[in-house]
Amino acid sequence: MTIDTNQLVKELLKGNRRAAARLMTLAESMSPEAHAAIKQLYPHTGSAHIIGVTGPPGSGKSTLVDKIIKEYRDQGKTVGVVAVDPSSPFTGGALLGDRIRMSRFSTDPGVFIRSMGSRGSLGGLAWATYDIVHILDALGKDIIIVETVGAGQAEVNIIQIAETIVLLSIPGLGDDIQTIKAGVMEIGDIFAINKADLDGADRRYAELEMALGLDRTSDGWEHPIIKVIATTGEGVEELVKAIQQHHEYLVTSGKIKQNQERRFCAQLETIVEHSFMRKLFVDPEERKLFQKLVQEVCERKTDPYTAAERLILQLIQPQDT
Ligand SMILES: Nc1nc2c(ncn2[C@@H]2O[C@H](COP(=O)(O)OP(=O)(O)OP(=O)(O)O)[C@@H](O)[C@H]2O)c(=O)[nH]1
Ligand SMILES: [Mg+2]
Repeated sequence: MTIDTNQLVKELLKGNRRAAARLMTLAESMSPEAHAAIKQLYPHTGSAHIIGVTGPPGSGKSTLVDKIIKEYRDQGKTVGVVAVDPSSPFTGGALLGDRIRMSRFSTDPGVFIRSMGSRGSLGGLAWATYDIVHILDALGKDIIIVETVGAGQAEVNIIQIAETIVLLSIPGLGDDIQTIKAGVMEIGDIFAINKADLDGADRRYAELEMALGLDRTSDGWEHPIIKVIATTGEGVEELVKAIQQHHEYLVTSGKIKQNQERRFCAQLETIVEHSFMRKLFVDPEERKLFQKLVQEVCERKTDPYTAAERLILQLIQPQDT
């Protein structure tokens, strides 16, 4: 069956959810139709505020996202959500869990939620995430939230996607502070301490404050630390206010453009890199050449650089081997 991407994109731009879901499925399977569709819908993107919510497995990201959606809906804004790799050992295959945690919005036409399982195929997940964000953007969502597991643990690099990043931590995760010191600071625009109903939230607050140190406002943004209880919604109003203030800061400082350039540079690199890799590993002809060259390198008939040059040339200008 042939897929009429023109028609799907047309429907999407009219706000058709089924067309959106269909396009997302194509994007997840990295089909050429999905890429054709993205080419068409791309001029209609760029107006959403893209928010990343990231943190360790089981830290309450989905529960928090549910409350953030509610806050934006109360403001009359529409929301799209992509939950990437929701497979934590805590909640065990949380695809279902996500659905339950955010299920109250399943009949709200102003909300679109998509959960993606991890597939780990040569950067495919990162790639599909870009596409799904574009699809939600073209669908007309004002706010797009991308939920991913914490920095360094995920295949999807949230800085390549989100404009505002909320970094979640919870009380009593001792090893977590190491991650914080190791540069996670540069990732978070807003620090949320979830499960503030548990012991140790104040200590976590102090630790974060210390880790943030003097650099905290060096770029003109204060990097707020906000205690929340996702299960009850406490602190979420303040958190959403901070998210909106960060967006205003990005716009007024001109950083939004600067950051966009950095993000799209990284996205383009991913797409180019993985287009090559996919061709190399998926196309049987290229694969054959690859294996032949590996042999030749082993037998010292050629060297790795010459072999690499031949592969690159073959991918650009295929010829019979
Ligand atoms: N005590 C307490 N528990 C919470 C809070 N927020 C979330 N939880 C619980 O933490 C567990 C994990 O919540 P999720 O929202 O699924 O966490 P997650 O970070 O999305 O999990 P993964 O996507 O699987 O990594 C659930 O049992 C929640 O009910 C909170 O503020 N306080
Ligand atoms: Mg989750």
